[in-house]
Amino acid sequence: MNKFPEHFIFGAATAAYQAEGALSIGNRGKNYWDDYLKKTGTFDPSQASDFYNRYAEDLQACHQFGINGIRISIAWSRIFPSGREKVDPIGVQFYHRLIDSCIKNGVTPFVTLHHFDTPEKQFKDGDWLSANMVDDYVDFAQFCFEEYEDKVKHWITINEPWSVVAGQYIIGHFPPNNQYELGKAIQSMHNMMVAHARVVKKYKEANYQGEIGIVHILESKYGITDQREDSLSAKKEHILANQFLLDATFKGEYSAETMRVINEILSANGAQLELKIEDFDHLKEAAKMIDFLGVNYYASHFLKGYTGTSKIQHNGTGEKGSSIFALQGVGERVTNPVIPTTDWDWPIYPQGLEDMLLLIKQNYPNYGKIYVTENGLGSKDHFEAGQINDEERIDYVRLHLAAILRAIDQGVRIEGYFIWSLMDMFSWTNGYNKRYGLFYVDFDTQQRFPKKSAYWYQKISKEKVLDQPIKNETSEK
Ligand code: BGP
Repeated sequence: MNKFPEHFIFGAATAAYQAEGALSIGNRGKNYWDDYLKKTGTFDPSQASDFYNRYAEDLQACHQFGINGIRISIAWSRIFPSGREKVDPIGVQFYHRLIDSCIKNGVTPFVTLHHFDTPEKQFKDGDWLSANMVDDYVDFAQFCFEEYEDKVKHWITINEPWSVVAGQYIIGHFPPNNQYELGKAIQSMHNMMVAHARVVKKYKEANYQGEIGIVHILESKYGITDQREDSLSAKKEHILANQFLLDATFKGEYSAETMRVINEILSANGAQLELKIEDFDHLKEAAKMIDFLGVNYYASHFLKGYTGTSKIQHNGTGEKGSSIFALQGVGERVTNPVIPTTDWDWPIYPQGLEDMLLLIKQNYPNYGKIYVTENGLGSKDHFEAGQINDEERIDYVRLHLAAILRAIDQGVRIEGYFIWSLMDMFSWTNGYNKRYGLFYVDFDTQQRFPKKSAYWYQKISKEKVLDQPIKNETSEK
C-alpha cells in the first residue's frame, strides 16, 4: 500500500539551540555549548536560523506547505537561567508565543524537554552523572507541564540519550570532550533513563490530558560478513546503543542478555556501572505508562570484529571517507561498498529503518505507538538563482517513507514522520554547511527559500500517497 493512514502527521523537526539564536535575549543562562564554542571558535551559534524572531514566518510556511506537526524544544536555561529556582518570565513567555503560533497555524507541537542543552551549572556539576542534575531536570519538566499543559499535548522527555553520551564520553565532540570513556557513557545513559522515567511518572500521575514519550536514535547494526566475529560486533553495538535503552524504556529493566554484553563491554574497558534498586522501581512504573516512542533514524552501520583499542575520528567537514569508529570490546564500523554514504560518511540504508521498526514491534510489544521523530539528509545543497534542486534529499526521504509504509503494512503502529529539519539550522559538530532543511536559509540575511523537497513534501502530505512503489530491492528479488 502506498497510502498513509488518514491521520498521519507530516511534520518537521527543530531544536532550540540549533534554530533559535538570540542567545543574549532576556536573562537566558548559558548551556554547555556557549563557552565551548566560543573558546574553540569552531562555529558561531549566536544567530542559528533566528527562529526566536522568525518563528511566525516559519510556522506560516508550515501551514502553507502542509506540514502539520513540528518538533520544538524548550531551552531549559531560558526558563531557569541557572538551571533551577529562579524563573525568567521572558523565556516563559517566548515559548507561550511560539506554541500559540504553532496552534494558530494548525501545526501540532511536539515539545522536547532536553535536546542536548544542559544548563552550564548542571553541566559543571556532572551533567547526567550527577544526582542533583536529575532532580533539577525533573523540576524543570514539572514546571513546563504546569505552565503549558493546556496547549501542549505531546511531550518528549529527552532527545537521543545515546547521541548525548557518545558525543560527551566516547567520540568527544560534545563537552566535556572525553574520549573512549565507555563506563561514563553507560552510566550516564542509565541515569538519563531514570530521569526520563521519573518525568513520565510525574506527567501521568498528574493526569494531564496528553501523551508523553522519549526519542531514541535507533540505527540498525549488521555484520559486514556472516562471520561470527562480525555478527558478534554488530550485536554488541546494537546492545550498547539500542537495546540497553529500549530495555530501560519498555521493560523497566535490562534483560539478562543486555546485562551480559554490557558487563563484557565494561570489563573490556576497565569500567563499572552503579545501578540502584530504586532506579528500577521508577523504570518499571514508567515502562507501563509511556505513550509513545520517537524513533530518529539516519543511517545503519556495518561492523567488523575488532580487538584493538578504541579509535575514533569524527567527520565534521563533509570530506567523504574521513571517519573512523572502532570501539574497544565492541567492534569497528566499516564501509559497505554496495551501500551509498553521505559526504559525512553516514550509510544510506532505508531497509535498516524497516528492520528496526519491526524489531521494536517484535521485542517490545508494549511500545504503544511510534513517531519517526527525525530522518533526513545532510547535504551541501546548491543555491542557484533562488532554486535549490535537492533531488537527492527527495530520493532519501521517499525511500525512508517507503520503509515506514512497509512497516505499517506489517502491523507496526506508526503515526507520524518529522523530517529533520524544517529549515537549515546550526549543526552541533558540523556548523552551517551541513544542510537538512526543507527551507534553505541564507545565513547572511536569514531569508528562507523553499527547496524542491518542500514542494514535493507538500504534495505527499496533501495526497497522503507516496509517489513511487514501496518495494525495496530485497523484496523485488
Ligand atoms: C540528531 C540530533 C539533531 C541533529 C541531527 C543531525 O542526532 O537530534 O539535533 O543535529 O542529528 O545531526 P548532525 O547535525 O550532526 O548532522
